[in-house]
Amino acid sequence: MLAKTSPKPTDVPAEPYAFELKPAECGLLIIDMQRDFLEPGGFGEMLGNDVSQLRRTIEPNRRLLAAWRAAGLLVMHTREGHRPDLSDLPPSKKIRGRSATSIGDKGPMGRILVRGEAGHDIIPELYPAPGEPVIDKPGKGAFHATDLHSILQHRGITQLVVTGVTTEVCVNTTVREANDRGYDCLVPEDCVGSYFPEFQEMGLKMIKAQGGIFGWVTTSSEILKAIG
Ligand code: C5J
Repeated sequence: MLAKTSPKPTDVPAEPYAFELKPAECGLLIIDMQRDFLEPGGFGEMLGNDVSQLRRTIEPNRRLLAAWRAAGLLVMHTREGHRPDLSDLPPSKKIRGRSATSIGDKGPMGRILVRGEAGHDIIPELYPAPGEPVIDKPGKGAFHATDLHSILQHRGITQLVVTGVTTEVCVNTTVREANDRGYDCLVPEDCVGSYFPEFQEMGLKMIKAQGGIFGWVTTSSEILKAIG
């Protein structure tokens, strides 16, 4: 539920220049903070990834989420995954990587990236509250084959604070999709994570390069000051 009086528009220090945050028009979009990507023993770790690189984003996201909720602003969550019958899984995605275990197969927390399975769900620390839209997306971008754009338009949203994982894949793809649809995106760097430190750095640089070609980069503490 939205607050009757949202915080006032404020300039948030950011790169490449200050972001004019209009809280009443700004949604917090938390990308794919799912158990299989973040939890020890999940699919991400099974593939040999260092989940601590993603887990460091949990606490800053938790603080930002709490503040966003307290201000009565729009929160949305995404989950990457597929229908249990895999009818929305492109064959190319199923076989990419030539891994012995792939999407739809049994993994450590149920069938991998399948809706309804334990590993597909959002981590308890950031669990959606009742009324917060959860966007189930079959692709990397949150706009592809989802109703996200309609939800944002119906609520008069023109800006997004985008957080979550992974920086260079689903966060970057979503920011680029949002940018092409006319949304201004602000990315707090401590709230996004990659298994690969070099991709974290370059993923953020790509967003803010060339005068903010895809958006702005800041920190969660700057956003907290703006909406606090
Ligand atoms: C996300 C992925 N969420 N890396 N997925 O980034 O496959």
